[in-house]
Amino acid sequence: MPLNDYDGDATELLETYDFLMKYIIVGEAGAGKSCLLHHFIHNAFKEHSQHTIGVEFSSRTVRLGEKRIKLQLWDTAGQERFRSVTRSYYRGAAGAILVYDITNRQSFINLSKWLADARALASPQLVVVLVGNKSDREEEREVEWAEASRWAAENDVHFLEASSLTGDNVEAPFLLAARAILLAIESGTLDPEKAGSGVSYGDRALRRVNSSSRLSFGSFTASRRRGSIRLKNWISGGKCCS
Ligand SMILES: Nc1nc2c(ncn2[C@@H]2O[C@H](COP(=O)(O)OP(=O)(O)O)[C@@H](O)[C@H]2O)c(=O)[nH]1
Ligand SMILES: [Mg+2]
Repeated sequence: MPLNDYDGDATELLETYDFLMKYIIVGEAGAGKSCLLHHFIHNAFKEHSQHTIGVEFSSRTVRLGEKRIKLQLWDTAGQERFRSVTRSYYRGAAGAILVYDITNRQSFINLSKWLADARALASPQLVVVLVGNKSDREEEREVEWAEASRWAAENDVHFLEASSLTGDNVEAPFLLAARAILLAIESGTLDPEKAGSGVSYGDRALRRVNSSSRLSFGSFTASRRRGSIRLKNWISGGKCCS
């Protein structure tokens, strides 16, 4: 990853982190999963995105409050023929970014199938963030925000709309999931030391555990550019934040 893509956030260059979290990116082929991830990692739209073959891996370290979190990101192919391969990567994921295309109703209708697979195979405490991608194509919209928001509430997942083209809200789903996972750790419902939790302690957290018995974290801030992330809404605890 190009190091100079980040405006001065030197902490992202360090390999020390408090937590390592595994995420999967799932949803229908063409919904924009690879573009969303690319924008999150490289801060740019991915031109000429090709169908993902099987699974592709990338990572980025983010900061939430005082915590540094390394995200391991597994981008999966949405095509049926790769389903058995991609499903094997779901195991032990702590977070799932579930993507549909707001201009493609079928990608929304098929969400139940993607969610069921993820819940069946990933960590039992899986945190899911639903992303309605391509929000820049408002005039071609086939799925209303309110309908998706309702679906999200019924299925107990977080929800927002984003555009991998403009960059609007591309960081939000990743940070939102990390925040929810951190809250689960803090409340004791998720144990990073348990196999299959999808989270593990980094060196930094272990040092802190040794010196104090409690891991605590404050509200988080986005360290990078633009007002696209509406963090205040999350801090106040709302599930939907778009
Ligand atoms: N207008 C617009 N097009 C997008 C957006 N995200 C992805 N695309 C386009 O949608 C197509 C599929 O994107 P891709 O990331 O490969 O989808 P995936 O199969 O879910 O990984 C590509 O032609 C992208 O250029 C977006 O936010 N806005
Ligand atoms: Mg792809």
